[in-house]
Amino acid sequence: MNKTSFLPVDFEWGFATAAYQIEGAVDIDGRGESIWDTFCRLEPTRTNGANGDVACDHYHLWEKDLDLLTRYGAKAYRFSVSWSRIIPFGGRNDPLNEAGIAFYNQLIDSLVMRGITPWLTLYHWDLPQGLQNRYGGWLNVEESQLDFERYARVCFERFGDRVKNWITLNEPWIQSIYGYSTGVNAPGRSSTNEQSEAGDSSTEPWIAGKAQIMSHIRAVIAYNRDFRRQQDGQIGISLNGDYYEPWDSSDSLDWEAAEWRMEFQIGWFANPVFLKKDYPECMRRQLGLRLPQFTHEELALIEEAETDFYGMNYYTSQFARHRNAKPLDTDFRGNLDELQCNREGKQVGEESGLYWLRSCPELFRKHLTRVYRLYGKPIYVTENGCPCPGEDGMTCAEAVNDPYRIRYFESHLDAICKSIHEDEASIKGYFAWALLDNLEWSDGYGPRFGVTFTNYETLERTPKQSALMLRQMFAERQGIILAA
Ligand code: PNW
Repeated sequence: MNKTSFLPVDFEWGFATAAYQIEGAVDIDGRGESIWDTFCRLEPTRTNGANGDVACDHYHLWEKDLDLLTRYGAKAYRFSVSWSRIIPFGGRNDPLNEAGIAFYNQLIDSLVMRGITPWLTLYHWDLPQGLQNRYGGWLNVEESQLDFERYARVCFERFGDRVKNWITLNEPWIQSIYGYSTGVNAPGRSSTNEQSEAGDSSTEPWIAGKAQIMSHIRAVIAYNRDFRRQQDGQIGISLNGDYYEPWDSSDSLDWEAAEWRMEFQIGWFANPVFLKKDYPECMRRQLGLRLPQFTHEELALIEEAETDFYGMNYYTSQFARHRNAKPLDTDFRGNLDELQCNREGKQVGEESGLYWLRSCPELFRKHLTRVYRLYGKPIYVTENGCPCPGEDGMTCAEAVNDPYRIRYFESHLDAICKSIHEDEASIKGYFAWALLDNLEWSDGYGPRFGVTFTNYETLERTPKQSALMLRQMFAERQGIILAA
């Protein structure tokens, strides 16, 4: 083990999941509906006929899943709370559901008893349907941020004595673009996708984005003003983002396109949240006033909100090629094309089991270092993982043999180490996506991201080989000797 492969002993690591993807039990114990229940039900072709009604039935089998975490030696577990289990209609004046709160209390208690640190995501895309019906959900910036703040406060009050690591929102980019531009995720609004509900994709994604930014800001301020002193935790946000290289490295416009692409994906949220300033200039230039402004009052809140860490969800990288044509007003990328091959025909990385995901560990290192240098906050990698080539459709006996996933993890951990030791980035934790195979949103149950095989008929869980490897990889890097 060479010197640059080491990780500090307090490096946090574990596995991640999200409520709608694993819990099932959608109408049990008073849970209200979410926009994902509606999305799956109204038009089943949008999710390959799949829905989260049963999923992994984690709501009933949660103890088995925590047994897996114990067996895998995880130090930490990232999960999300279903908002509509806690507040069935979602709003700040709506009643709480004690049964839902009790479910998460027992989960958290059991994690703590096992010595596993809980990392709680407040919002992983499952907005209460009640808020969608009442005022259009994320399209109502004023209402949604106040309801989110109230929901966050309930979680701080009820769970914050034991939960010290908070993630406000998961991937607001995906929620905004997939929910309001391409329409492939709930609430499925789009002006270009005929299978979707008609929406105005020239404005709605940017409004939904602002609503989520302000929701994050309000939750952070609430925590800092009223809970931090007593609870002494940390709070961050998880942003998705690929790393982009120029398609033609001799063309300065392609260099600019790569930079713009990352600004449109990450800077959109990171500028206000971490730099406390307006959206990136390239977004303002392309979108003009379709990109909502921040008022003076909002800017004051943005100025006050101190976010502790950058949660990074990273899977893959791409090439960016500039366009000469003017952007369409539904263009959310920044007037460019994204490609998996560069001008010389070089692939960005090795193919995985999913069309959009290629393994690009060297570019992961560049991404980590870029994000750290730009935003200056400690990074926790809150998601990273892949399905293996051909894994969709494999039997359990075949799928548990997953050398591709092991290599993916190992090479991405190498990238983290290099970014820490050679580029001096501050990276403090890593969560593999996912603890178990689960509902991959609009792709249904096909793609398998888990380190545990889920049999969706019997709900039996079987560890894949990669499940136990992470513990060894971290032990080696952290200089820990494991008992035989
Ligand atoms: C993330 N893309 O979403 C989510 O946070 C998880 O819930 C999800 O299961 C995981 O990544 C794997 O997909 C993404 O198309 C969905 O580039 C799609 C993309 C990226 C991330």
